[in-house]
Amino acid sequence: MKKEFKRTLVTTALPYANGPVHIGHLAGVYVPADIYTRFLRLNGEEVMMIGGSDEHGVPITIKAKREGVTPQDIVDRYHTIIKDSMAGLGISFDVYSRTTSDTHHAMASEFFRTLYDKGEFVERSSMQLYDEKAGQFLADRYVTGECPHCHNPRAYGDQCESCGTSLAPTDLINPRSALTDTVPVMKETFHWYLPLDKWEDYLRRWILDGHKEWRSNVYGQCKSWLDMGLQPRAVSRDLDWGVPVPVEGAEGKVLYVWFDAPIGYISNTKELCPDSWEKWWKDPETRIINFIGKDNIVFHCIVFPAMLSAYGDGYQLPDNVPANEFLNLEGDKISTSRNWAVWLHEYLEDFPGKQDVLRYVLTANAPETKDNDFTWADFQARNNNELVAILGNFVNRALVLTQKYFGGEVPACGELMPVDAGVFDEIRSLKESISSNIRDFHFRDALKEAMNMARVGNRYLQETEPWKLAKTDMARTATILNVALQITANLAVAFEPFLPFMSGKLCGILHLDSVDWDMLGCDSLLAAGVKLGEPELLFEKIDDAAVQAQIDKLNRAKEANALAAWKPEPQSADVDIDTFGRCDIRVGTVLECKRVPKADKLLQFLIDDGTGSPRTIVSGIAKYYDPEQLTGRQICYIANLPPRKLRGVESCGMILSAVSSDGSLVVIGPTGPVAPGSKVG
Ligand code: B3M
Ligand code: ZN
Repeated sequence: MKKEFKRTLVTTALPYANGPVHIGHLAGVYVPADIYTRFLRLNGEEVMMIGGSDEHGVPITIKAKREGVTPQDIVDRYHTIIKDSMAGLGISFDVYSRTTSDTHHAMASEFFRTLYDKGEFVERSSMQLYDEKAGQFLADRYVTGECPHCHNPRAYGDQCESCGTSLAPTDLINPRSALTDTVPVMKETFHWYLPLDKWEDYLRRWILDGHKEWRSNVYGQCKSWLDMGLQPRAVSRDLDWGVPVPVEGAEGKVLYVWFDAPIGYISNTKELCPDSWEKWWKDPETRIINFIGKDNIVFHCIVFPAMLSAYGDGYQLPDNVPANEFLNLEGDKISTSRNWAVWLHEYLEDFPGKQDVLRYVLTANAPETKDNDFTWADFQARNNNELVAILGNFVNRALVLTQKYFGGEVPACGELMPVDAGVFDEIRSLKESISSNIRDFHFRDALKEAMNMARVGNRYLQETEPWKLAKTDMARTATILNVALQITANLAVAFEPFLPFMSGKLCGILHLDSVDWDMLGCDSLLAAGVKLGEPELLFEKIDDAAVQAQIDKLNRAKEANALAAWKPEPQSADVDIDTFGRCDIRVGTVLECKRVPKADKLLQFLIDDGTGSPRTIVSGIAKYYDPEQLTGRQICYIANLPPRKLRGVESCGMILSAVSSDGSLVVIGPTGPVAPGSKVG
């Protein structure tokens, strides 16, 4: 039996304020949550969308140390960027607060204290890694080392990003301190643990028996955690950034970031409605939905529910946790540290007025059931072939034809023919499927159906051809354009959850003061005689240059990374001077340079070596140079290597080049002119 609810609380994962948000966050969490919330609002349901920045945790303190600023400086900077850019994309939070707020600190602290007083924690001593140079325990990401599972050499103390395994700092092979790059020692400390094992049966029944309708990725992950058996989890850390543990003798300890962050949902609700927040959390008639990415499943489905259950006092557990998989970028994992991302605040600057394009592409390509890839080519194609060619085209035709034949006034509607009425039947059936898809968290399919509504409009105009009828039958033309405008108004409603900017613009043109979901399917949303606003294009083509500029930006990030990660090869074993002296290195002038046919790696050089009979050298650098770039240049070559044949050409010597950080080759030559044949040594 489906439970009936009175209201819905939508929570969205709190992004770490150690960097801006990128398209991966948006596709995974904020865009779907926003569609869902807007849809419920349009339906007149009581709903709230909660967001905020997660401002504690080790990555923030590491970033602060690196930059020589305080953690508060870091979170102030990124909280502002995140909050502003989300607003810029139309993510309609009812509250977007932060976990450094007083309300949050007080609530997280009280939460811990209550569990402590109820005896819900166990206190345990353990040996932890300690950095003697920094005088500090090394929690989570303060330690890096080799992953014991996949042997990635750069795994973190809480997780290996290569294989996804969650780790403890002491699991790492050859651990090093991220603070001082020294080898840490083991030192005893103590922490409070939440005994998840105690909640295992309860969680098993709640999820595995009670929520079979959850997405299979979420259900499956929960099942595998539960089947492995739950262990107590430490909920405090030896750190000086976070919510202090409110217990005597806990100096220098703060709440583990994953203990306080989910409480942020509650404290942000309280900040928004100080008097009525409890009904959103403790009334069984509130449906709580957690929008998150797949790496947060265990915290939302296992740890936080155990915390809430341990607290009691009527706290409700989420009704659904529609976690998304990951969005990759141009075939590579999105990474904040490697700057491999499309940052929202930069997108908004680079593509002003195109918020809906990004919302559209991220929804059409949302990683709902598997990881997906964002590419700029797909972004351009979806804009040009779908938004411009289908949706924009229909609306534009309806408005321009009205302008042309009726001076921009909604024409009077005569009797509807079956072809006209059929359009509204189709819209009503699409409305049902958009609704059920959104309610089931299938946002991609919902968007597809909304686009089908625009297709219905295009087909209608194609079939009825009002531009032809206008020559003979103005009354029928009026009816057709009235219907076309009613479809346009329906599109303004149907797309509001997905493309709110377009919808708003359209409402402006149509003078629709407000929209609600009930209007959808109606054939008389616009009254005859109303003078419409000037037709304007809802979407415009994105050209190749704009897309290339984004790809260039990514490539620059890749180069910068390669450079940052680059280390020179270790020095070779010593050679004596005589050995070196036997190698005859000379300078020559390139007289001719050309490609070797059927060998895409090779260039063939004719070199003036000062002897009067130029020598031929073949070199494998065709990938890095066009022949004209080297003609006339002076280069260095080894003169006394025995000749050898490459693709039928005899090569007498070897051109010297340096291997660049990205693996490309750069030819070496003198810095000033020298006579051809001069010795190098
Ligand atoms: N800040 C992790 C993340 O951004 C974390 C989410 C907290 S939700 C309570 O992936
Ligand atoms: Zn690993």
